[in-house]
Amino acid sequence: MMRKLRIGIIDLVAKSPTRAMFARVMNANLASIMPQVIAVWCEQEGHDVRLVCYTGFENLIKALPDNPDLVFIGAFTEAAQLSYALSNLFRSRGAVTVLGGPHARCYPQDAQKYFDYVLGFTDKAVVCEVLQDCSKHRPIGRHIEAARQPAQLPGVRERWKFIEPTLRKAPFIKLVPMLGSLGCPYTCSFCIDSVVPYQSLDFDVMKEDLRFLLRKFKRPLVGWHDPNFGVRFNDCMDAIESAVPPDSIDFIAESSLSLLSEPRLARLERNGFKALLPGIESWYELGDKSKTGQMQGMDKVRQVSEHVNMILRYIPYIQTNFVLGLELDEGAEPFELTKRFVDMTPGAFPGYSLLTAFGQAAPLNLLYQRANRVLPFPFQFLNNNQAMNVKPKNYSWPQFYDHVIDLTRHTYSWRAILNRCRATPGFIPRWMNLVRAVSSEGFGRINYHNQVRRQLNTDPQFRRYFEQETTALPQFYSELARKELGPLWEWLPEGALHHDPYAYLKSATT
Ligand code: B12
Ligand code: SF4
Repeated sequence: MMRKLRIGIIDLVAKSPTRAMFARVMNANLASIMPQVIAVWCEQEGHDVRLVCYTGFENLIKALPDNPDLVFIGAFTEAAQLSYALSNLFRSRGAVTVLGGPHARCYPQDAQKYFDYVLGFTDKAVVCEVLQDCSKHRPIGRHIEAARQPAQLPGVRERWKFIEPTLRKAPFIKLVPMLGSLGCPYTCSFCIDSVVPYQSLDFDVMKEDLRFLLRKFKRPLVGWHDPNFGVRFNDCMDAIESAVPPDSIDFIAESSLSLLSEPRLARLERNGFKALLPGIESWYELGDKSKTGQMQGMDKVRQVSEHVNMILRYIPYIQTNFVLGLELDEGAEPFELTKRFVDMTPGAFPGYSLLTAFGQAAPLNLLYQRANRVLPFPFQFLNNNQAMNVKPKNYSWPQFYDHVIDLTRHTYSWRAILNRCRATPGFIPRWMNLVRAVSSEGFGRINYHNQVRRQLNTDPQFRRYFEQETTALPQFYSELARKELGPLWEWLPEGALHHDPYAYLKSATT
């Protein structure tokens, strides 16, 4: 008989304490599915489980049982340092620790230094293996992963016990996370799912979950975490339509433009889809994803803008995602094209990501590592905007940041904000667009990029770090990391602010 374990599970949605208004309203809505899944599996095995979704407001130490035997932490790379500090703290109290999630998948070698177990693809068998073994693995943790993504996951009804307390923290928008599929049939070279085969999950579980939610809320709001929603479009919509009355649940989904034809949009509208997040990424590549084929430059801008404006006739909220600094970008043109797109498509909210090579997320990252173009920025800043860890191919750093600042200013200028307001129907979409523009995402980012740009000019050591002439971390970043980690800074293990950005290449060649 296995002994009954006291298990703590932490879902790190935030990477630092916060008091921001937007975080209070939205962070609990960003909760991940897998920590809830792990909680269900551990209970099924007979253990005591407490799950906390860290939104930046909780006291993590008080929220968990006093002396947990085992602590699972789910973390994005931006929360890696926070997870390392927490692991250190819980280990000092005798617990065994486990890391899972995007950071564990992207940087397993580094994470193994600070956790007893580091999990890649995780199915119930992997979790049971950890539960059975539950022992210290130090100084280097055990790396365990399933051969592929799990075929099935517990649905909302089974996870409800863990979803409900998290949603209680969200004051008025309450987003329930669901999953209809894993992997993706597309092969965007920078993406973690470019090599993960597409599979849909059980439609019967999905139907049961939607019916269950209608009993819990007058009008539920569901956020699909599928990497690319609607690949099996008709099967998916048939399942929704057969489970619940049309337009009785509000849905949000990430979906590529190529899947969003006009008849499909009409069907999505009929079924309550309120927000879509298509990735456009680049004006020069990844045409399959946006259904623009070989089309490039201004031709692609026109076609994509028309497409997005058409989507806006059916769906009130759209975020269009772009990656800045891709290999084919050169000169002012890509940024000017995006500015034109912003003007021609005023109702869409543009989301910008600075090109980031997340460890071994995608084989493309080997290319950057072989070319010696990956910078060792601490994980704390790898969230697609606080740092770009790939040296741009066709720009100097000051040139690149000048373009980024110019584009960001254009996008969040009062003129663009007003245009967006006018072109967006409904109170909530307008409110979201306004708050996002004037908060840390819009104005905050202009400020932050400006600070980086100033340092590039005035601080020779800062510039040398960017030029890869030194690996000594500029004070700007070490101070910021200390500030962001708050009281947990004291628990960050020695050396844990630094990592080997070439670990993937080394593991691939040994
Ligand atoms: C849905 C999604 C979101 C949603 C939901 C986020 C959430 N809290 O789960 C939203 C829109 C909120 C979001 C936001 C962001 N995202 Co996002 N997102 C995704 C996406 C499309 C799918 C992830 C997913 O849920 N898959 C389904 C799950 C079941 O599968 P999985 O992730 O492969 O997980 C497996 C294992 O890793 C493991 N596992 C996962 N979690 C855990 C937890 C524990 C405890 C354990 C043991 C195991 C485990 O089990 C799973 C089954 O095998 C991925 C891209 C992709 N195509 O995968 C990006 C991705 C995860 N996001 C990414 C990023 C960078 C972000 C943002 C930082 C972007 C930004 N600048 O704001 C924010 C951070 C938000 C936050 N801190 O919570 C990166 C992460 C890279 C990294 N190493 O950190 C990814 C990989 C995209 C990319 N750039 O390639 N995201
Ligand atoms: S369409 Fe989206 S999820 Fe699929 S490979 Fe491309 S970026 Fe990744």
